[in-house]
This record gives sequence, structure tokens and C-alpha cells, in this order.
Amino acid sequence: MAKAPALRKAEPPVPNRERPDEPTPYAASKDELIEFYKQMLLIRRFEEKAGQLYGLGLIGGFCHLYIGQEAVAVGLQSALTPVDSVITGYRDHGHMLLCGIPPKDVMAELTGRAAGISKGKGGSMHMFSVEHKFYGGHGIVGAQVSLGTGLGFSHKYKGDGGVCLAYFGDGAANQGQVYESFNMAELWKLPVIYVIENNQYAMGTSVNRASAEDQLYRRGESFRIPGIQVDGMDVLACRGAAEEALAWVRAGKGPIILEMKTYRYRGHSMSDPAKYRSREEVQAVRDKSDPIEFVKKLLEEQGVPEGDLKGVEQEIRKIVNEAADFAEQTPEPDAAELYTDVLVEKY
Ligand SMILES: Cc1ncc(C[n+]2csc(CCOP(=O)(O)OP(=O)(O)O)c2C)c(N)n1
Ligand SMILES: [Mg+2]
Repeated sequence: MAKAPALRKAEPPVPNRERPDEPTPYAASKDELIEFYKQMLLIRRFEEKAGQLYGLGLIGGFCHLYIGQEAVAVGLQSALTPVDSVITGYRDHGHMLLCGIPPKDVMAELTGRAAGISKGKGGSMHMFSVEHKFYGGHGIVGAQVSLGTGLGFSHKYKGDGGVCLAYFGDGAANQGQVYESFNMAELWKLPVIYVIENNQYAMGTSVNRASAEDQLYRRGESFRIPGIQVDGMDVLACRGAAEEALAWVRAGKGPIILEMKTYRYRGHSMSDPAKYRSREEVQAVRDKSDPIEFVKKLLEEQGVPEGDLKGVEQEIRKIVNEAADFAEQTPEPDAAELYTDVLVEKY
């Protein structure tokens, strides 16, 4: 009779696994810091302008602003190389700008114009640019996690050395497909950085009210995926964490989770009564931990003259105003385009 296979010895509840080092804040040069400041300001002013255009009725449908969260995408994406890919949910304008998509192409998409990055048919939530390695823009909460895992698979399969940065929210972290993806990604050691943008709220409730384990960086434990919690209001901490995560993933050690503790200042979307938090709470974060003010202070401490910072502000306002003017004036898609690029029937 065949011998029964030996049962594997049980491991202790929390086995000693190799873990990434605790990240250190990135030591940015003055020029790099100015660049971070510029990028964060671009996102903020772009989003404020999008909010205005929405109010004027020039943008229709859904529109989710990234104001307050700028340090996360700027810190992380500044560490990427051109071969890496990015995917996120519907709060996507900032990530796209950082992928190098021109602000006027993003704004024209918001106003539904033919010159928009999705030819005016995607709108705020559904933008895409393979050329810029930006794979959406997704309205289905959590879907980008599975798709991002697929992008990781594609990097590994092609052997191109790329890593996928897959962003999702604290609310999305409770979706089932996230965990199916985690399992597969670790099993196949896929090059994916799962970025949980924990802005403390989903659509209408707080993370503590909706999550049994609200320390979201631990969510990979049962799949042996390590996680790191990061101050998402500090761009240097974000960049430092990106360096550590990229080193881990590029070394072939499989996926990693970064939980970015951040905050959104505006409503969930443009129609949000925001009954789940007080105005005082929002104001306190703005006053004490604003990510742009943080960098501005660092620059001032390094002796960057106030005039230089004002110059950056003017330069950014000009870019954003030009994008808005373009988005208002450029034509809508021709009616004949109604059914093109909507469904791929054949390759
Ligand atoms: C599968 C699915 N369920 C529900 C929704 C409705 N919905 C849109 S956004 C959202 C909350 C997501 O919150 P979070 O992941 O924290 O992202 P945030 O908006 O804070 O960036 C919900 C429930 C959806 N779009 N898709
Ligand atoms: Mg959230």
C-alpha cells in the first residue's frame, strides 16, 4: 500500500519571513524638490479648475477630484522608469498628468471633446493611454487591482523589467477580487506594487466603520505579501517608500503593498453631501498637514526665494488656464464617431 504523504508541519501563527527594510525619507536635491512642488501644484490647480468647469456645466457625468492626495502619486511616480505601467480607479486625473499626458488632453476629455485622450468618449473615469503606459481610469471599484495584476503578469511574461503600480482606495480594499489577485500575484511573484490610497473614506463612510482590519498594509499577510504604511502627506516619505518597494519587486521577490495614509479634501464626487465628517475635521487637515504647504516650507528653509515660488505658481496657472481654454473651444466628436472605438469586434 502506498504510504500516505507526510503532513506538513504547522508553522507558527506569524512566521518569520523576509521583509523589506523600513523606508527612509528620500533625500531630494533642491531641484528635485522644486519639481515635486511643481507637479503637486499642477495637480491641485488642475483639479480646482476641473471643479469650476463642472460647476459651469462644461463637464458632465462623474468627476472625482484628487485634491489633498497629491504627494502620493507625485512621490511614487517620480521613482518610475518609462517601462513601468500605472493603473488606478476613477480618481485618476493626477496620475495621468504624472504619466506625461498633456494637461490639455486630459481637460478636453473631461469636457467631452474629440481632442481628449479618450476622444471625448471616456470622460473623467475612463481615460487611457497605452503610449504613456497609463492603463485607466476604471469605474468599477477594485477592477483595477485584477487588471493591474494582469499588467504585472505581462511585464514578467515579456521580461521587460517593468513594474505595475496598481492604485486603489481603502473602500476598494474590501472587494473580493483584490484577494484573488493578491494570491495569484504572490504565487507567481508578479512585479506589482499595490498602492492603497487610504484617504480615510470610501463613498459615504470611514475606513474604521467599514473595515475589520483597518491597518490596510496588513491585508496581504495571509498571502505572504509584505506591506508598509507610509505618510502619504509627505512626498519625501512617499518617494522613499517607492524606492524600497521597487527594489523589492525588481529583485523578483514578488508583489508588495504600500498603504498611503492620505486625505481627500473635497467630496467623494461632485455630488456629495459629506454627512460622514465635519468641516472642522477637513479644515484641521488642511491647516496642519497639507502636502503642498509641507514642500513649500522645505523649499523656504532651503533658501529658495519667495519670488521663485511665485514664479512656479504663475507658470502652473498658465498651463492650467491654457488647458481649460483649449477644452472649452476644441470641437466635440463628430456624430459619425458615436460607434467607433466602443467595441473591439476583431483583432
Ligand atoms: C463594484 C462597485 N461597487 C460600488 C461602486 C460605487 N462606488 C463608487 S466609488 C465607491 C467608494 C470607493 O472608495 P475608495 O476605494 O476608498 O476610493 P476613493 O473614492 O476614496 O478614492 C463606491 C462604493 C462601484 N463603482 N463599483
Ligand atoms: Mg477612500
